[in-house]
Amino acid sequence: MKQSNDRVQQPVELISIGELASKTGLSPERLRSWEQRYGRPEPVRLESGHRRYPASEVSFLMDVGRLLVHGFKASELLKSSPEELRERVKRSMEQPFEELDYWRSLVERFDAKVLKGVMHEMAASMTLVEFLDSRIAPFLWDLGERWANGELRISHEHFATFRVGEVIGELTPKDRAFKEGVKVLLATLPGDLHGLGVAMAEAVLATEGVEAVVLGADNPVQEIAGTARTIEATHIALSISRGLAQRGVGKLLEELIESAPDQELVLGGGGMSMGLRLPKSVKQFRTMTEFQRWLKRM
Ligand code: B12
Repeated sequence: MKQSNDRVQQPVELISIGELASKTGLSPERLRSWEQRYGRPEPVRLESGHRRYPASEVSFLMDVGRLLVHGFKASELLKSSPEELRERVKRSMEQPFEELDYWRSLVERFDAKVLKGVMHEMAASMTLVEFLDSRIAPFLWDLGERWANGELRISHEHFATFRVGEVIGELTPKDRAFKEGVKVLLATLPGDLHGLGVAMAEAVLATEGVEAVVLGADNPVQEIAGTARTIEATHIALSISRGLAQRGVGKLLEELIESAPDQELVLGGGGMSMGLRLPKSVKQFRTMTEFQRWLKRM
């Protein structure tokens, strides 16, 4: 058979906005608003009018998401090329603290005893919030990225997460007298199994002598609201993980605000930078350091 010299056109795989959202952790509302404001991600339109995106946009938008968490602006990121963003992500991942390589090797060897030992040693050399923001959060970030890249198995992630949870628990002060007039209910929203932000927030609250009732991860909205009423909480504090942003978190928060009108809402976690539109009364914190500063002024 005669071979054709015509260039073979690779078919472009197209995905829906829902798929793009769930793969990148960015909400469909945010993706549409970026298209309107900055022209990217640019969809092709089906005859029905529905948007379809080249699957190749996923990795670019995941890098945008990663850098948003680090405080970069969407307007600037969306103008950059995929190669530029990859470079920036790599730079932001480069050795956030000196001992990270050693911690990584302990996870790879499943050495819980030494891992806990070095974490406690590090924690003893700085304040609790400094330890959480500058060591534990980057360590978990690195762990998640290396799991996503296939460098680590899920068992490594589970192993490390479990030990981190234990260390945070051990560092949480148990003997502080509570301040009058403030009580915080701590939780994550339904479907969000990422509970370490809650554990970190509990540690900071305890350090500042603020009473906290902890529900941990994955709580129905009405349970959060009902418990807040029962315990007469003054605040509801939620940790919103990066993975949750696309799963209707805006609607869940609206429902919670409506169901718990007497409590002030406090939010933190990587999912915060994924484009939630929230009332001004909602307090948002990027770091435990900012959270602690606010608690001290209370
Ligand atoms: C540990 C982990 C898990 C564990 C959680 C166990 C546990 N006990 O928590 C398990 C294995 C269950 C898990 C499951 C999944 N995970 Co996961 N996970 C992680 C990992 C590595 C760490 C999460 C974490 O605890 N981070 C620490 C938090 C606290 O850090 P932070 O959000 O930056 O928060 C800082 C501030 O924002 C602030 N803060 C945080 N919370 C709060 C709260 C308050 C009140 C305040 C004031 C401040 C504050 O303080 C922190 C310190 O500076 C992340 C990687 C990452 N970078 O986050 C992936 C990650 C979140 N997971 C991811 C995924 C994909 C999943 C799964 C979907 C995997 C799967 N296919 O099953 C499931 C989803 C489960 C679910 N339904 O929720 C992705 C999400 C990708 C996306 N779409 O954006 C990530 C980003 C990994 C990755 N790089 O791809 N995961």
